[in-house]
Amino acid sequence: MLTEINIDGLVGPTHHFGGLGVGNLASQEHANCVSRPRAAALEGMRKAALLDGLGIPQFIWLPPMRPRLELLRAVGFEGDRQSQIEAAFHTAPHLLSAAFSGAFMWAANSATVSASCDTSDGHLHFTPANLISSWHRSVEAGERRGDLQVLFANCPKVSIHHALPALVALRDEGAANHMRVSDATGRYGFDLFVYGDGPSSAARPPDFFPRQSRAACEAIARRHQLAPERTVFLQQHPAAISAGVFHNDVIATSHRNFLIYHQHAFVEDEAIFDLLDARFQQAAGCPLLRVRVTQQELPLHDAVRSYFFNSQIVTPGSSYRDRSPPRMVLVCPAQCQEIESALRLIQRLIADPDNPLDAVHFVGLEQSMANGGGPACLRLRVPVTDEQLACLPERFRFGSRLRDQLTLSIETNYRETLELKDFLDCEFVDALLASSSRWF
Ligand code: SUG
Repeated sequence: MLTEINIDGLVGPTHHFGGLGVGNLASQEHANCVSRPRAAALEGMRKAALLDGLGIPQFIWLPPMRPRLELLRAVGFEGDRQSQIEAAFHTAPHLLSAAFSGAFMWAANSATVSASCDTSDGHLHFTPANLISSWHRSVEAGERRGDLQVLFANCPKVSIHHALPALVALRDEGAANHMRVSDATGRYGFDLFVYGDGPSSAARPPDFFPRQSRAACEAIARRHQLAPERTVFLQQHPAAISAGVFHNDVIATSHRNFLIYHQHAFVEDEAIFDLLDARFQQAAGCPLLRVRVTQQELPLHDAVRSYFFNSQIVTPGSSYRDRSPPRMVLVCPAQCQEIESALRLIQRLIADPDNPLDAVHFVGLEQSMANGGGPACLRLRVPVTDEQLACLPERFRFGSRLRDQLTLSIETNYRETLELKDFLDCEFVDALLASSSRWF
């Protein structure tokens, strides 16, 4: 039996709107707006508390250090800290924004994960994402590899690889472009990798640079020793990328034997899923419950605005105290309540006895959403064995102690509002650079 744990990235004190997300419409739309780091971090904490309350083992990664001023030095901003920051502010504000980026909060992009029962050496495998499509995120690979090494240090049978080489041909955005489907025990798993490059019969190429390459997906599947007969590669539809689907988790998601995706998510036609259904039934001994949402029911535009597919789907754990626990719960962005097509779809899914979703929670993540990050973006899910779960350090486990400690730190140290010009404030930058030891 495998248990799915969540690791959420705590929002950092430099959360701001840099307009840096490639093909990410929300990030572009909010470029240079005033952000609210304190509210953003507290919103993330409330989501983590909800998941913890549902009995999902919830872990937290603390924010890595920002700014990363060596990024500025690498592109010719020399001198002392203040002159570097001032010169970048006046001549290349997007580079200053990258050096202060808080994008590590979207933990779904930190790594691709393969469950131990899917790999031929029986190890739980991680490949940190190289995130080379955006400069502000490419620094995360090394940081998150370190975080994975700390969190899984005492766990048996874990392989934490290096990120793929930093080449355009191997660009990789992690679990946001990977889905796993399995039986209820989690043992019989299939891995679905989603990439954006490559030829397609679509009339128009995508308007934005596709962030995940097929070569990267194939390299990860090889490294993780996945069985070819249980590995599927799907190409993102160029029309979806053009509509703002910069990661697959904006247009499709899965949990156990439930898979839900938009009609225009992939280039492949339904035949590939018919084949998957048959193989899944044979291996897992239960049907794959597959929902294809039509354009008529949820237009692409509404899928991106509502972030419906970026909901988390979870099975409440044994510590969930309800007398009749729901089979699966949808944790949706609050925006879904305001967009009629999305709300109707949710109501239909919950009412339909043929699918396992039977409860919904709406979460307010206004600040993360304004940068293109919904509930599922904020977490990395990892299927672990009981033995591995028992070896994870308690100090990173979300519970009342960590919640109170982090809430106090956020309320004391995080600014209420932030914009790029605030990075010119030396005292603020000094405090940030000293923060990792003092604030958490
Ligand atoms: O990579 N936004 C992130 C959002 C990532 C969402 N994650 C998933 N879909 N899993 C991105 O585009 C915006 C930063 C800024 O504009 O300041 C940003 O990086």
